[in-house]
Amino acid sequence: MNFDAIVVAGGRGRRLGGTDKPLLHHGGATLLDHALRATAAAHRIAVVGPTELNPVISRYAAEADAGQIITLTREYPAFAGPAAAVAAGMRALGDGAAGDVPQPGGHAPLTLILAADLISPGPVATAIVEYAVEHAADGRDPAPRTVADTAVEPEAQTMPLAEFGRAWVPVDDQGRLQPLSCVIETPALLRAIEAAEKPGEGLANSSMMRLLAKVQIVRVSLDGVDYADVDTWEDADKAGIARPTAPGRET
Ligand SMILES: Nc1nc2c(ncn2[C@@H]2O[C@H](COP(=O)(O)OP(=O)(O)OP(=O)(O)O)[C@@H](O)[C@H]2O)c(=O)[nH]1
Ligand SMILES: [Mg+2]
Repeated sequence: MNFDAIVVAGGRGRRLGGTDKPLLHHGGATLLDHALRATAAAHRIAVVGPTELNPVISRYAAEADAGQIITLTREYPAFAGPAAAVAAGMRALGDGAAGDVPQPGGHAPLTLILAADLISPGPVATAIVEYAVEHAADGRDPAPRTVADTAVEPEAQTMPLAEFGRAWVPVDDQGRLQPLSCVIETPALLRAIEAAEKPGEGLANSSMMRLLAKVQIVRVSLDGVDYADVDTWEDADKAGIARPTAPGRET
């Protein structure tokens, strides 16, 4: 499918005592493996995180489709937050093109943004990409309607038209937006980054919602999707994830 993916995977993992969450093991693979498999249909993938993720990425790349390009990059300064990480991922995907005219050569028309600490990223990534691909051609998002024969149903409410284009953002059953598993029109993301970056500091410590401030957020309810992530050891225990023997490093 014609989309790129940015996997944000370089948080501090403070609540887990500094553990590299993407390297935690679940169901026979790391959380990063699961996130990468969830983006398997992407044209290109930028993982934004530390070099410790390299072995997992190399392993994935060895088995990926020959045409898929995957790169590892990092925001500057490190740990500048998910919005800065997304900007770094876009730069890597566009070969330094952030701030250029929208959709410079190389970018796919849609970009999936995905966290690397989700326990089950496959279903959410597949469903939100399908939904976005189906609606991307519509011009502005249509009046809410039920999508027959899919597990996906648009939320009744979308925000008013915004300047930059659309992002399809899942909403969990408590009504919380999940911007770290969303799909956005690539030109809209490029413009949003350009507009939100501050001179000298870029997007450091900025939130995803600030980055998306001028983007039309289309709220999407996805049936049968679990947004559970691993933020605490309690979350990890619940999911059957063991503590690594050497924190922060793959075991
Ligand atoms: N590259 C990068 N990724 C980030 C950053 N902050 C968060 N992420 C990623 O975004 C996703 C969701 O972040 P959180 O659940 O808050 O993870 P975290 O920041 O590592 O965890 P805490 O330090 O406990 O808040 C995870 O996949 C993180 O790896 C960052 O500063 N840089
Ligand atoms: Mg989290």
